[in-house]
Amino acid sequence: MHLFVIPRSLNVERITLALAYKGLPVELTLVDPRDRTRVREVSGQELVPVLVDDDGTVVFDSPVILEHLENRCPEPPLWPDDPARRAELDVFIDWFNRVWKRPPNLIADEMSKPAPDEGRIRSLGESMTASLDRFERLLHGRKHLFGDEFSAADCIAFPFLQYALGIDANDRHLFHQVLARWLSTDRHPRLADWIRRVDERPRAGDVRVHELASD
Ligand SMILES: N[C@@H](CCC(=O)N[C@@H](CS)C(=O)NCC(=O)O)C(=O)O
Repeated sequence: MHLFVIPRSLNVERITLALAYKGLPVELTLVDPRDRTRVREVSGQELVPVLVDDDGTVVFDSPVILEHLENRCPEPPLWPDDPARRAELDVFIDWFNRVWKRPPNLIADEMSKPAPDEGRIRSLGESMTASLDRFERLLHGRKHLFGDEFSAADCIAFPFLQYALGIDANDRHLFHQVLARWLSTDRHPRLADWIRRVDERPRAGDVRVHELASD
């Protein structure tokens, strides 16, 4: 298998966590974020991660790649067996990508304008901070977001939520700074433990988004 990545990509980290969990060997190609020619040639679009499987199948979009890995190598599982629980996990993934990720993206867009609307940034940021209560409750009485076992939910959310615990001093990426600014574990001890627990997991190719600053 072959994975196209760029440095510090959170969507890439979703996949390197899953590949390491399943013990699948992968070759990483580090792409220059300013030159997407190779990614476009391989996949017909510009975003990473892009996975090229051994039979030549090309898959992009991180949730779709996770599903592909699950079909290709069902053990250890990233989704539960029970169809209703599987559907619940799919709903979580959809919510995280379409709803939860929207405010930080909107804030980064707003901050990139010549005259950012500070009131809008604050209100979006406060909605991010408030969302942490929900993750704290998801972790009540269990080690991971969808149960005691590591699952696709943890792969999807961890790369983003890890910024609640800190940001590497060298990480100047605007989107990551937005996450670090509005997320925190001050009132969320279970979330803090979960971030530390998942962060101990290996990543394929040993690619980590950053080393977390100590808190
Ligand atoms: N829905 C896609 C989004 C992929 C995506 O946004 N990738 C980012 C890196 S995390 C990217 O390639 N952005 C273009 C850029 O940074 O120029 C997924 O989940 O894989």
